[in-house]
Order: sequence, then structure tokens, then C-alpha cells
Amino acid sequence: MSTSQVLQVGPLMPAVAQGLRDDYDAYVLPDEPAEFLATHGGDITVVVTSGSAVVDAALIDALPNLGAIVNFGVGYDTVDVDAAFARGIGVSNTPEVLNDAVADTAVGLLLDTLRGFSAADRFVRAGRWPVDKMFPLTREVSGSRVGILGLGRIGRAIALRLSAFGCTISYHNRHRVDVPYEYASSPEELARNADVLVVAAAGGDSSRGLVDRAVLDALGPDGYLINIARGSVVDEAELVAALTERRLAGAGLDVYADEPNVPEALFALDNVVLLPHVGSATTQTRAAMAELTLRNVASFLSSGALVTPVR
Ligand code: 8YV
Repeated sequence: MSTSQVLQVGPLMPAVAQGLRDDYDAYVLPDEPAEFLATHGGDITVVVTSGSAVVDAALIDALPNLGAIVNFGVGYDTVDVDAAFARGIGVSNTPEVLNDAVADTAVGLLLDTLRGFSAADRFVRAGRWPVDKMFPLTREVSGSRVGILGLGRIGRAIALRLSAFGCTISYHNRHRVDVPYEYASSPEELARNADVLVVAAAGGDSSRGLVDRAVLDALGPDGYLINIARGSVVDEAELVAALTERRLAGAGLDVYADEPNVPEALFALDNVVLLPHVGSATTQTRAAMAELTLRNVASFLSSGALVTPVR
């Protein structure tokens, strides 16, 4: 193995892994990393990773010359940014390029959850139409009240789309922003005045468990929860309990607390739509994310500056 400055941590989409191999002869961190880190830890200046791996303080400590952590994905909650920043290590992500795909997913998931399209598809395939005659009536999306938890780049793209459906949009953020939507001072207040709560907040310690029992109760038995952000933002055990006890009308989920493990209790519920974290998973968006990831690596190695640092 020749010496490289670039280390891949965890799986990456093939185009990114290939680019790192072709251009930098990048290493891939082995599952049992101790020997590799003892031998090559000092060579590494750039780590490239994604949400499906963890870059923690122990790994950062084992890389004394690390200068940048390049994350494929807008969410970087699996990177210990405090440990990185304490050492002056830059962290980049892939903002903007996935706004449209993730917002499209949120709206598709919302439509499916309220209108029951996936359940209706199962009804047809199971041969129940000729027997049961009618699929149960569902909840109208147009004109509904949607509360968005986290009105960042993706939250705004969701709001824009749902405005075209005649939905009344409100939001909660840590800070009020300059938008034509009603501000709610807490997640609970947001949920109390919404038919649908859409979670679009960044993951990590600051948002962990924000959607708790009180928020789910405020949403109530006629309310729906949509989550395209991170499973950690929602208390998943409370969500499962609310759904199985019918204290919530339904949920559309793209993200979970312990991916790829989904609580089995949800499999039996027809009022829940379950996606396997596909928010940004279009050919076009993933190509743009790959390009931006590789551009961050190239820029750091040639100039010491990241193209899209997280701060
Ligand atoms: C990706 C995501 O699936 O960007 C994010 O934060 O969650 C998704 O776009 C993920 O990052 C790939 O690991």
C-alpha cells in the first residue's frame, strides 16, 4: 500500500470512493482499525465520511495531522464537531444541492401518509377492491395546517411546495426568521396548532428528543407526523406508543433512531408510511453531492480551504 493523506471512513457511494481511490490512492479505514491507525494515522490530513459512519473523538485523536473532515450529506451529526473544532480541524458538508430532492420526499411522504396511497396500493394488490368495494376515506392535504420544525434550507423548500397546496404554514426554530409564516415559540405550540408536523431540524445533541410525548399529545389523535430529518429528533418509543395506541392519526418516516433497524411494531400499521432513508436518493442529487464532496477534498488539499465548511 502506498502512502496517502486521504482516509475513507465508512461506506461511500461508488463514485466518491472511486474518485478518492483514483485521485489520492485513499485508504479505507478497516473494521479493526488499531494496527492501521498506529501505522498510518500520522499520514492522514483528510477524512471523508458520510452519515452511515461515526467520526468520534477517539478517531480524531488517532489522526494527529488531520486538517479536514469532509462529510457526504448535509447532516453531520455523526461527526464529533466539538472535538474537531477544538483541534482547528475543518468540517464540510453538502448543503443546498439536496434541498429539492429532500423537500420533494417530504411532500411525497406527507401526501402518501394523509391520503393513504401506499395502503391503497396494498389494498388493490391484495385483491380487496372487488371484495371490500371501497377504500376508506382519507385526510385532505390541500388547505391543511402544516407546522415545520426547523425552517432551514430544506424546511423552507418544503414550505414553498406546501404553500402551493394552499396549506397554512407555521414553524418553530431556535430563532424567528424573516418569512411570511407564523412563528411558534415551542415545538409543543407548533404541534397544537397543526394538522401535520414536519420534522426538518438538523440532528445532534441540540435537537435530540425534541418531539417528545408532550409534542405528540399536542398533535393529537387527528394529527400526523412526518420526519425527513433525523430519527434522533423524535422520541421513537413514544412515537411507536402513540401510533399503536391510536393517539396519533399517522406518520410518514424516512429516518429512524437506529438505522437500518425500524421498530417492528410499525410494520403492522396501515396508517404509517416507512421509507428507507431515501430523502436525497435521486441520481441527479447524489451526483451533485458526490461532486461537491470531491471538490471539498481537492480544495482542502490544494489550498487548505474547504468549499462548504459547516461554519
Ligand atoms: C444521505 C442525509 O442519505 O444529507 C443528509 O444528511 O441524510 C442524506 O442525504 C446521507 O447523508 C448519506 O449518508
